[in-house]
Amino acid sequence: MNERAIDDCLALLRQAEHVVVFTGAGVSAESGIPTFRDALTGLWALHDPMDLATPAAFERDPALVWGWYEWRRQQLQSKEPNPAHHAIAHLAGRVPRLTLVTQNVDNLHERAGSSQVIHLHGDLQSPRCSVCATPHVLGPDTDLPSTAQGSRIDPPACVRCNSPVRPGVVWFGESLPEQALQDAFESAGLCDLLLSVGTSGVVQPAALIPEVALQQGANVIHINPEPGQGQYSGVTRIQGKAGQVLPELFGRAFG
Ligand code: BV8
Ligand code: ZN
Repeated sequence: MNERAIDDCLALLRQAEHVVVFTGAGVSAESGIPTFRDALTGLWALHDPMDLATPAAFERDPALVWGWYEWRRQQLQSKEPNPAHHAIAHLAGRVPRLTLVTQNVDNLHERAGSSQVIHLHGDLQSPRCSVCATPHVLGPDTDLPSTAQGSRIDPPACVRCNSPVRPGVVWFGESLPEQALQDAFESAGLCDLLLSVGTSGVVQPAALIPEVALQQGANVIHINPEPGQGQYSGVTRIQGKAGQVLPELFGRAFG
C-alpha cells in the first residue's frame, strides 16, 4: 500500500462522522466466493452469470437456474467471512455512524457480525414465489455434490399458489428493491466518507453510489487489487486485497 494514500485515509477515517462502506464481489473473494470477473474463467466457467441471472433464463429453464443458485447457496455454507468482513463489522463500533451497502448476495457480512446490511441485489437466503412473492422457507438441503454446479433441480412450488419459487436475488433487467436503493442513495448523499471495497463498478445503478457521495463532497476511497483509472479530487485509491488492506487500515486508524 502506498504510504501517502494510507496517511490521507487514516485522517479521513478518524474525523469521519458518517462512513458508508460499499462492497462488491471482491470483498468475498478471499472467502473463496468467485467474483463475477473470475466467473467467466473460474468456478462458474460452466455458466456465464449474464446468461443465467435473468428472468428469461428462469422462464426458459427454471430447473437449470434454480439448480445453479442452490449450488451457489450450498457452496456458501462451507465458506467463512474473511478478515475484510470482520474488519467492516468491527469498524461499526469505531465511527459515529456506519452504513453498509452491498451488491453481494452472500450472507458473509451478517455472519461476520454486521447488521442492517443493505442488499442492493437481494440475497441467496430469501427465495420467494415467482408469482405471489410469498417468502419460501428452504427445506433441508438437496444433497448437491459440491462439484455439481450444473445440476438441474426443479424449483419448489409456492405453498400458497403452487407457482415455481425463484431465488431472492435481483436479476439483470430487474429493478432493484426500492427501499434498499433509496436507503443506499440517501446514505451516500449524507456521508462524509465512502469506502468502495472490491467492486469493478460495472453494474448499474449500484455503480452510481460512490458517484453520489463524491458529488455531494464526501471523500471516496477505492480498495481493489487492480490499479484504478485516473485521478479525481476527493478520490483515493489503495491497491490491495480487502482482507489485507482493511484490517491494517482500520487497525492503524483506531488502534
Ligand atoms: C436494471 C444478483 C433496469 C444476481 C446481480 C448496458 C448494457 C446492458 C445492460 C445494462 C447497461 N447499463 C445498465 C444495464 C443494466 C444492467 C447492468 O448494469 N449491466 C452491466 C453488466 C452493464 N443492470 C441491471 O440489469 C440492473 N437492473 O438496470 O434495471 C430497469 C429499470 C426500470 C425498470 C426495470 C428494469 C440489475 C443489476 C443487478 C444484477 N444482479 N447480482 C446474481 O448474483 O446471480 S449483479 C452481480 O454483479 C453481483 O451482484 C455483483 O456484485 C455484480 C458484479 O459487480 P462486482 O460486485 O463489482 O463484482 P465484479 O466481479 O464485477 O468485480 C469484482 C471486483 O473485485 C474487481 O474489481 C476485482 O478487481 C476486485 N477484487 C478481486 N479480488 C479482490 C478484489 N477486491 C478486493 N479484495 C480482493 N481480494
Ligand atoms: Zn405463490
